[in-house]
Amino acid sequence: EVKIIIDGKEVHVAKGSTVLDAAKKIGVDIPTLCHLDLHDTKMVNQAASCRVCVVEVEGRRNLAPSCATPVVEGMVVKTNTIRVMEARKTVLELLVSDHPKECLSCAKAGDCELQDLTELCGLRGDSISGTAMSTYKKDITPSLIRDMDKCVLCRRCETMCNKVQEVGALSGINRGFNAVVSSAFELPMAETVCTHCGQCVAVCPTGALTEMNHTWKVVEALADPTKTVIVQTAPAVRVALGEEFGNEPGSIVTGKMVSALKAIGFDHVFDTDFTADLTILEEGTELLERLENFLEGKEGPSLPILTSCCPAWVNFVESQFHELIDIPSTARSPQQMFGSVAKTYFADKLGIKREDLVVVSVMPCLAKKFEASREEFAVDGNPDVDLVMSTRELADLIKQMNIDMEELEESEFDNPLGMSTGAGVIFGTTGGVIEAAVRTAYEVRTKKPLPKIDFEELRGFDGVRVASVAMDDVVLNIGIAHGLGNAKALLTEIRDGNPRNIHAVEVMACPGGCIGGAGQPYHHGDSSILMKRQAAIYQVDKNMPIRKSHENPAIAEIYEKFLGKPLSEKAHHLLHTHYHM
Ligand code: HC1
Ligand code: SF4
Repeated sequence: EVKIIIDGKEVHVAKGSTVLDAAKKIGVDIPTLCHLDLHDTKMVNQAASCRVCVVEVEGRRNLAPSCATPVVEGMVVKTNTIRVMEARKTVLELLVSDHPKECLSCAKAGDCELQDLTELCGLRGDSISGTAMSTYKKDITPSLIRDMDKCVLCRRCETMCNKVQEVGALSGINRGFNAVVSSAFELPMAETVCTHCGQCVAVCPTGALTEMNHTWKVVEALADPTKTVIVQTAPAVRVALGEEFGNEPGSIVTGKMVSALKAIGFDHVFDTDFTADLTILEEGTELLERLENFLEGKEGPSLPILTSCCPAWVNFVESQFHELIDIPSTARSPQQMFGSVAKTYFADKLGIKREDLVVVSVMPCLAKKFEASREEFAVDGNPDVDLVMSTRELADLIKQMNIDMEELEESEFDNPLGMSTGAGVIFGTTGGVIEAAVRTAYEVRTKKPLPKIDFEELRGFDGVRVASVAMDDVVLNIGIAHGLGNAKALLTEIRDGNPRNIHAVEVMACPGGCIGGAGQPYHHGDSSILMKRQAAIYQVDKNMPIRKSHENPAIAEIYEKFLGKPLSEKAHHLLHTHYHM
């Protein structure tokens, strides 16, 4: 351990820590724009590029960036001298001189770290009215908007895309005023290997990277008297939405969220958890069929099988693992199964045409916007899912409509597409999809009740986890990865000989799974927020009266009345897909 003094306070930290780490430990808040350290992931951005975090170190002539200065025994640091405050202000003035003054209409207003800093440091009037502006063309994809005029070159997005996700879609190019983070050859993102995971958006401190917003289109649909507008909410939204209203991370706001959606004016409020259960019936049956093929050496698809509900993961496999394109389950994601069922089964029930039914999703994810826009998920140009709002967009709409979350009574999802189980909700965290699948596969295969519903061995936060689950005579080896970089490592291992003999793999593109999706309230680098959301997901599961997908009575009913049985021809047509290369 090393002892140092910061602003007169003594602090002991491990050797190798930085001054910034030490300050954090005693609650001294040194501002920074580029630094980010999301523990338990590879998300450590040490670019030391913004120079906002400078401090004075006794005995040194120059100010030191605290994020890149290691502690030394006996060091005396000051974070609040006039020299430090002036330097910080000058750095900010320089940044702002080459930044659009669009704060009134910027998508990031209120959540912008640059705005917060200019406010903190008291930049006013003339000090922010620069004229030299570099300009770039806006780049828009179905999921993201890149407005590089607002880039401050913090490099967080680059670290996220290249080191954590290992996609490699973004890197710094050019110099001086023309320096910018962009794709290779400055191609539009839609033409690159970008997976639309949105993790670059999740860490961007300014409005340079934001989501494609669908909120106003939702408002217009709601105002159209010829349309019936229904909404589905993803598992992970209920454990994060509350944060936007001042609740502790990990607060469970399911009932209030449903009431808010009813107050907004949706005709029916349904749950993606219902189709998560449906996914388990389809994917679980596929798993058991492929297991039989594997064990008996039969023709046809065999093991390993990969989960296919995460759209950024699907994009990743399609663009970077061509040789494994036959391995993912063919099951569509719960979001898309919902859209498909809503525009057939439910539209028929209501006696309306699919064009007159608008299906809205609320998702923690930005890649879901891209997924909904895929051609194969539309019939004659009419998409199964019309509009996708992020958790943040829903929070903004609730506020805009003056709905008081605090005051709202709790209410229940509507039926039939709102009934779900604990297995459906754990989809929202890393490890949950495969646990839900195992709960069903075990009981279907062994015809015995599970001795224990909770598979602790599949849970946790390590980037790659491998565990075995016995189903009577067979032992299923399961691999779990979250974060695309971790997924890439696991998939490469499987491609190159599968030494650990893994039979089934769950991948979620975002750190933590959907709880850490890029549409969730910003975590600002605090990984404890993700842990609390994860604990809340397991709590919701525990509180559910039914915790296995195959025991969901509404699922039994939809098979009986509409789909026949899992993997039937109709199920194949409506609930499965094929992959592109
Ligand atoms: Fe997810 Fe899924 S769990 S992908 O993370 O399979 O987004 O929450 O809705 O579709 O159910 C996201 C979450 C979500 C799907 C389900
Ligand atoms: Fe990279 Fe994901 Fe951002 Fe695309 S969306 S640039 S893959 S971090």
